[in-house]
Amino acid sequence: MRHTGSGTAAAASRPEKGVAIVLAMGVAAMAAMAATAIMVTQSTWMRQRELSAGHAQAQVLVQTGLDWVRVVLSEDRRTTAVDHLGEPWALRLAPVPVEQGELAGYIEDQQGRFNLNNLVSGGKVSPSHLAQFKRLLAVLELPAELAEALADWIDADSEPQPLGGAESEYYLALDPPYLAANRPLVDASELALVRGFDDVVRARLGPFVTALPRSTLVNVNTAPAEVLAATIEGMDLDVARGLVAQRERAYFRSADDFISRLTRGLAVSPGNISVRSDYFLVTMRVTIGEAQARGTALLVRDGAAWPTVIWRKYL
Ligand SMILES: [Ca+2]
Ligand SMILES: [Ca+2]
Repeated sequence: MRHTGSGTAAAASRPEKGVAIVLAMGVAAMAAMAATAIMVTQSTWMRQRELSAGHAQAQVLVQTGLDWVRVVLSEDRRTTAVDHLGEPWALRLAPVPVEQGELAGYIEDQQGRFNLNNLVSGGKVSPSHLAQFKRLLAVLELPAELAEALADWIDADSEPQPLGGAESEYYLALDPPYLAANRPLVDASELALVRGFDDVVRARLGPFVTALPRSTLVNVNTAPAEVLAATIEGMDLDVARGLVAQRERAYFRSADDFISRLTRGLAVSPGNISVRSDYFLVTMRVTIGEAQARGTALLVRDGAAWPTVIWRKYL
């Protein structure tokens, strides 16, 4: 009787289980696509860890360092409304000695970078951000078609952009074939899957871009000249460099302060820029004896809340 009963229950649950497996596979496939690079580096790290007993201890220290960074960022938000490169969080401190080794790390504001996910809003390409990204590509002497391909990778539809886009039809013809994500990037490393973003392009673009989980403003106090020139139509790189030199003497106190210091003829919408940041990338390195652990994490601080970790990876 019991055998029959459990058999019926198993049969009844089978279709549900099937759906669950398909869903899990879908999620797994997406994760694999989004984070191929992450998984490779993680598995490399796992192998290294097995070889080295000191690694577990190093990893604990990376976590401790991360908690310390959260204190720094939380305290900064509590005490100041403007974020600039003269603040304690932005300083690169000398490595801190720990038992049998050292801990080193630094914090980078991600809103000083062009947020690639700004290219698409509500599933549709944002023409103004597409233009900004094309200006960044031009400053870096990279082809404009990259912007079209990336916009298609993120936008919800499967219609290629008119000026050299690439949707699933293109990726399905590759070996191995895959689909365009048609959703925001999880991490900038996902660019490796997008048409045209080869190693050389990604190395050139890397320091100037990020992928954040929501649309963000550019912090004009932390953005490099290249990103300022991309954000503000008509601004050439030399003018942007002049603004960077200016802010080193006196940081911008507000978006209006920044706008008032622009040369005549340059227009920027206050809806594009900011002087504060919510997203930070933390890079930590711990050395204990022969063992070394490196980790990066993306943190967000929303309002007065304790900064939360969006993702972390060990390198
Ligand atoms: Ca698309
Ligand atoms: Ca499209």
